[in-house]
Amino acid sequence: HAEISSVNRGDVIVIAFQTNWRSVARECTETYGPEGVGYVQVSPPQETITGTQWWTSYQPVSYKLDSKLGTEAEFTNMIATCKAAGVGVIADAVINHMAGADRSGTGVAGSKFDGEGNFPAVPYTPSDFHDCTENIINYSNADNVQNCRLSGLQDLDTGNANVRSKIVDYMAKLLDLGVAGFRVDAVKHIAAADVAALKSELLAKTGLDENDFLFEQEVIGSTSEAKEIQPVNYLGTGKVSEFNVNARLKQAFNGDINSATFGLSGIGTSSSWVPSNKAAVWVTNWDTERGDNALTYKDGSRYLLANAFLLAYNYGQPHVYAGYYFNNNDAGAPSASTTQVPDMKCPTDGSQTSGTWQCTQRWTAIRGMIGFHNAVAHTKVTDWKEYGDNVVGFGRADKGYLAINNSESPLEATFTTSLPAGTYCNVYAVGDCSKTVTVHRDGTFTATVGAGSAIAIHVGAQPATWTSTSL
Ligand code: LM2
Ligand code: CA
Repeated sequence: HAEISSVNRGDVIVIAFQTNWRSVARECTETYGPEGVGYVQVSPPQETITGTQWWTSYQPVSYKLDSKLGTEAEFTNMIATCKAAGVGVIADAVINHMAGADRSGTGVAGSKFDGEGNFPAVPYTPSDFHDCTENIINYSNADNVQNCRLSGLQDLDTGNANVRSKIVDYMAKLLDLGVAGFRVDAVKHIAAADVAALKSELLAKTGLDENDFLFEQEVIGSTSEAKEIQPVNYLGTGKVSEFNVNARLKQAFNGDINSATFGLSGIGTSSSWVPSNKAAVWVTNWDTERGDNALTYKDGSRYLLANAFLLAYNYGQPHVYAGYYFNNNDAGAPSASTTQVPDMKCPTDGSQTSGTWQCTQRWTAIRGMIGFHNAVAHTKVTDWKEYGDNVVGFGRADKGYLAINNSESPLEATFTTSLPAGTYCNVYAVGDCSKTVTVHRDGTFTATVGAGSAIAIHVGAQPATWTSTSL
């Protein structure tokens, strides 16, 4: 497994929601690799129920790597192609549950299953599931949240050694195929002790060290809920999602980004949030995109600015979400059938019509900000200053500087940076260095930041050394 950690990559994760393995492989070569993405987090690879909706992915039928997104051969090929491009693949592991109790029949790969706990292709039998057959209703009761059914999904008894060995076999197989890590689904619904047991059994089985792969646990914290299901309980087993970030970004960009209470400067400063080195963060993911607590593509410039902020700031491991445009929350990927998602087609005309892929990783500002993020690694936030209503600028020591204008009018200002004197490309605005700003010997530059726009400059993008990466 030496090859897992030998690739020298940045830490940005692109979430390739519902993207098939062939298309992810293509993006690794054409986009993620050249622009410096570290990892691509893919949708669950195991066999699921059939159906056009995206959420079929979260109803496992077996651990066969044969899904709407591709076959095991395509999955393996994707890992190799991505690895060659310097990009690690993170698999979404659905281990809390199997298919809903309201489902039965045959999965995408032909495996039989029912709503009574029979999954012969694993195999699981009714005794492998928790006794509680109620749906989860009481989030102040950890027993209810962890041992009953999330949305009617048959809840695996992860306290049972047989169940854990099936899950560990599945995850070990993924590591053996070369995945760089996991995003683990619905972790607040699994007792922290069970997650710890699973993880140590996985390490024992594979002989890997815990730093050899990523282990990102989805735990949606809420102070009104039971203490056992809060993010803090899972910090010992890996990284943990911090959903306060997407919520705060929405408050900030929908209001005043300089607000003392709801603005950007408070992000990650509270001791009740997941510590930066353990936090998995995003502007949105597929769940928040369908809820009320995140900015999405539907928010236009604020969405782009929030992504730029997150990539420029110094809190948590940033994820860039790439899904598709939709009107109906249940709608599956563009042209998905009940058993297959066709290859992703990225619009080249900026089209945002429902049923079109959203290739966020190809947007100029996102590409530029991924380069920014990598160029400023290991530096602190410096030179934080408000330059006007809804306008803020901050630097990353002598490596980069971002000025954000979230107001409705352009603003000309003289920004103070800690950058060396020189001419820099505005990587937020253009991909070809056709727009530049000049930093003087005192570290200042004077420029106009457009309404709903930004200026992002860093030491890795200057006209003298600029080489553009074409798509
Ligand atoms: C997650 N994280 O903890 C995923 O990020 C989230 O997308 C999943 O929900 C959830 N946990 C379970 O893995 C999605 C979706 C649900 C959907 C489930 C299962 O948001 O709406 O539930 O996946 O596919 C659907 C139906 C629901 C039905 C259930 C069982 O919407 O009405 O409940 O299937 O058949 C009877
Ligand atoms: Ca559970």
